[in-house]
Amino acid sequence: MVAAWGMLEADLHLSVIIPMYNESARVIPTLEDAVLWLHEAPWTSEIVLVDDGSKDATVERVTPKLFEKPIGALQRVRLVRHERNRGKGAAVRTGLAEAEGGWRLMMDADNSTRVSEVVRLLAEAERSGAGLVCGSRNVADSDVVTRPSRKLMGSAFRMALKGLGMGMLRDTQCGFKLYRADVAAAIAEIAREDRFAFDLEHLLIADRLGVGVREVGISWTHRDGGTIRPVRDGLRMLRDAARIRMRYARGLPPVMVEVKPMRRVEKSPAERVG
Ligand SMILES: Nc1nc2c(ncn2[C@@H]2O[C@H](COP(=O)(O)OP(=O)(O)O)[C@@H](O)[C@H]2O)c(=O)[nH]1
Ligand SMILES: [Mg+2]
Repeated sequence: MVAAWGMLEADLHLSVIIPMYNESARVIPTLEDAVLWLHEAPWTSEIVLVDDGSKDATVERVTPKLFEKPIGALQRVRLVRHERNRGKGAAVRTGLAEAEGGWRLMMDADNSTRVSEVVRLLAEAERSGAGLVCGSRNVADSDVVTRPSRKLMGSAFRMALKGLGMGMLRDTQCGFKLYRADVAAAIAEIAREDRFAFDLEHLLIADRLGVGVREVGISWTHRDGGTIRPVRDGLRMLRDAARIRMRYARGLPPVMVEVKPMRRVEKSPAERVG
């Protein structure tokens, strides 16, 4: 079972957002894994499935899951639909806005990273006081199974991003990120990027809001059947990155929701010395 940790656990309600586009072949095992794990978690949760206008049987496949009786700490599984395909960025924004949890996790429908990894992100949120904690495939304690070609593309993309002054993290694109409710609401309100560069915009907004952004290693396994084409989409994303940087060059637009600054964390005596 999951180890208990202080503050966050006390009244934590976790939303798990899963964006789906033509995922009829991959989402059911992911959903079943998430349901099983969440129902035994030490805090309550909901799953928010966002269908982005799938043309396959995604909606038909997940529908029976919406009517299963909630078990344990998992209170419900919901489905939100876009009539037409708008892109992963748009789907995640819809999920972040619809979710009701104090913390809101976005994860991929192919279970590249299992929901159980959220404990590492929550622990980091607790430790650091940050409002956005990102899973990372490129830090010391990451545990990644992938193809050499994907790795190479990742490194090239990262270097190019750095050149653009947007290399905020060692892995900006990981589909496993945890947002505090206020940060999620602000991002859902401000962000405009509908396609795969949306992560960069979220990171930039969170950074400018001063809520604290951290990255932590997660376990990630490459799954076939994905829609991203590394070269074409990598190049598009770099173009989008430049546009995002321009968009906020003069600061953020006014935000309607109240955003808390980064929480100050009491340092342990050992950390305080020296
Ligand atoms: N909403 C939405 N989600 C998408 C789209 N394309 C991919 N996704 C989702 O993004 C996640 C990761 O996609 P995937 O194809 O596995 O990417 P890869 O692992 O990086 O190749 C999955 O949950 C997909 O369903 C899209 O056009 N719209
Ligand atoms: Mg994938």
